Amino acid sequence: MDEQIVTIERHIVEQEREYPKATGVFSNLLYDIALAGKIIAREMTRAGLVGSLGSTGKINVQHEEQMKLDVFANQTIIRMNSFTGRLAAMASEEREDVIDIPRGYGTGRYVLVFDPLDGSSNIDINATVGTIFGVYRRRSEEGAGTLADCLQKGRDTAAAGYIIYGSSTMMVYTTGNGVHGFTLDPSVGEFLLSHPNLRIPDEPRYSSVNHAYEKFRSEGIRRFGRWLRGMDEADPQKPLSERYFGALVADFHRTLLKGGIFYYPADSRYPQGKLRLIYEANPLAFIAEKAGGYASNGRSNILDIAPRALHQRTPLFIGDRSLVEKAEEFIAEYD
Ligand code: AHM
Ligand code: MG
Repeated sequence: MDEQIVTIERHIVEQEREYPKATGVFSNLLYDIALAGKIIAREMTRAGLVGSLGSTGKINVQHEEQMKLDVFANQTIIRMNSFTGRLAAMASEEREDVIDIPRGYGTGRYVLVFDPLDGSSNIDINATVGTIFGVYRRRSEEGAGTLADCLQKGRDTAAAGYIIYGSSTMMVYTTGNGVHGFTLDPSVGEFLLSHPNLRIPDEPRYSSVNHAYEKFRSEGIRRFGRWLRGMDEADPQKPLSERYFGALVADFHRTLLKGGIFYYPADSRYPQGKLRLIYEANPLAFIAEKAGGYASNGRSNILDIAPRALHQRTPLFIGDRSLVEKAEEFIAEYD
């Protein structure tokens, strides 16, 4: 047997060795995120037994129903990262403003942005949800991190990843040097390398969109959808099979592993798009690009957008490069 068992800790350390000036802070930050993911996964598997399913009865900053596990995941990530001295600030999809590091605890060089539990409408039906995160180097010099530290372009990401709580729990991350996937072995409590160097397959397999909102969409988007389904008479294609979880992280994970495209375009209900640029689109766009794919808002690269607000929304087309570019062509021609 010459196959190695590689834990996420070892993998992160080995990645960091590529940078001679690295101090180890960044590695420790990634372990902390992995550990938060394990705690959330543990809670999720017991949720039906310990009364953590269902809604809190409150509405969050996105004007969406807040689930008990949304709150748990958010608190876990904040508690794990507030006192380590590694971060200057955090920003969460579940919190209105920048999350400061508590007074008296040191601040560090990095900023963490996250969607603690993406796709939370899936929780109560025992379907897949996930945590999405991005790490940036702070821009401000010292002291408390600022809003500007959190409003960086996706292009400047230092690390991005997600933890997906599905039939098994997986963590996928990149520091720009390949995209790597780890599966949690619950018996030993470790994430073990299972998917090294992920690349989006050249042959696209699935398309993923919510067709219910077709009537709210523009001409270009509708024509693109028809093209994907092989219904464009001028340019008939073999239709792509469709899959839609309604949890971005799960729809993206499938797109990464199997090839194809996920899109959530702007429409008359969400003129700016529904998904959040900072917590959702940017980390996944960074991963997609490092896996040979591409993400666009329909007109330009997601990673080049300069964010103006923490909870800014964006249309998102992500996955196979040629399919995303095809969407851009339809939009440029008809919208
Ligand atoms: P959230 O659960 O963090 O609020 O994320 C929003 C979710 C995405 O995961 C998913 O892609 C999208 O909303 C699904 O929206 P819809 O139900 O309109 O298809
Ligand atoms: Mg989300």
